Amino acid sequence: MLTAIPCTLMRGGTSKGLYFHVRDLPTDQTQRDRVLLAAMGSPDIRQIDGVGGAHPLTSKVAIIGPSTRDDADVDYLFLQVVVDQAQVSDTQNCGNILAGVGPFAIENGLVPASDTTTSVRIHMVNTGSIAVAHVPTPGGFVEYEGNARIDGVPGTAAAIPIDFLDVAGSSCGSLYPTGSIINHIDGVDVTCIDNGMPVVIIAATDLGKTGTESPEALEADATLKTRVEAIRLACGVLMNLGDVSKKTVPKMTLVSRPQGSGAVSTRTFIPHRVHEAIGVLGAVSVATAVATPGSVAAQIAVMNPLIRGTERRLDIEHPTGFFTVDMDIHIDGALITVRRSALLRTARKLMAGMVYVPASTLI
Ligand code: NQM
Repeated sequence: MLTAIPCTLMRGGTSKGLYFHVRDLPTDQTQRDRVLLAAMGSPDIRQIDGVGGAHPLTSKVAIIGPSTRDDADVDYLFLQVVVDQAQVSDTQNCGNILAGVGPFAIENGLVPASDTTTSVRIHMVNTGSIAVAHVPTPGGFVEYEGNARIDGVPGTAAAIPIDFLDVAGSSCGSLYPTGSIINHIDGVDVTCIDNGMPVVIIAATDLGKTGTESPEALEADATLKTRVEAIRLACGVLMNLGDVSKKTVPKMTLVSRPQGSGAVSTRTFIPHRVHEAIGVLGAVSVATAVATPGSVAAQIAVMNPLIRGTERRLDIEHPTGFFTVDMDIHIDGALITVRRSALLRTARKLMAGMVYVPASTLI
């Protein structure tokens, strides 16, 4: 027998996943994870027996419900369903899937829509931090169509600007969790940073790469992958994440001189596949490192000028274009305070209905 569970399939930024109302999933975590694995079709590299897209960027889940915090409208728990293993991980947040949370919350009656734009305050449960998504709602209905273009997604859609208020150190305890801007690991200099996503930044040339290679070429380089993973495991401990061998963080970003008018060029292991673009909070972390004098990223980057007071706009180049991050960052000697980071995403509702899973997953 199959059990039907209500859900919505959405593209959030450059990722895609299933969005659930919290009341529609089991509260028991083991049961919930069994349901999600069955829904996505994991473990299987093709996810043929489920709706997952056979890539980490299309095997994602958002669980949304009323907020447990007074300063937010909704709670958003992000889960990464591992494609080829029976594993569901809550150890990372996802700023791309976040783009669909506001529209889902409004359309599922969790947040009343206003007449023009509805600002949804989202408690990101994975990291205990807040994002505010500004969703276009002309006439009280979510508008998905529009003129905004983001690299990594064909065509245009309605802009959803997102502000992050307090993401610095949200996974690792502090912005630079090792206590240094530079660490020397396995023969290379790295910068370990957490401004919403734990990221290890390495100069591509230090690993024998130009930084302009395609994701496929990097994934095909077994020697490089082994080296990157060894550095990742060492950095995980230094970043207060413990043994990260089964975790999807930290992400590993290789940086090089910009190819275009951006600040820096990136290739990001997430952490075993290479991102076709770059994660949202991953880009925020890299942009913050670019703005920090002495970091691996700052030594390579072309720094954009301040646009207003302490505010800066940084274009982070990636394999399919660039990602713009607006930052308000205050640097006073060793004291670095990120006051705000902001960016723009789009989302699209693709399908709403029921996902069918074996009833045995609920026992
Ligand atoms: O960094 C991929 C994505 C992400 C995460 C990953 C993300 C973020 O593109 O906030 O969006 O790094 O696993 O969805």
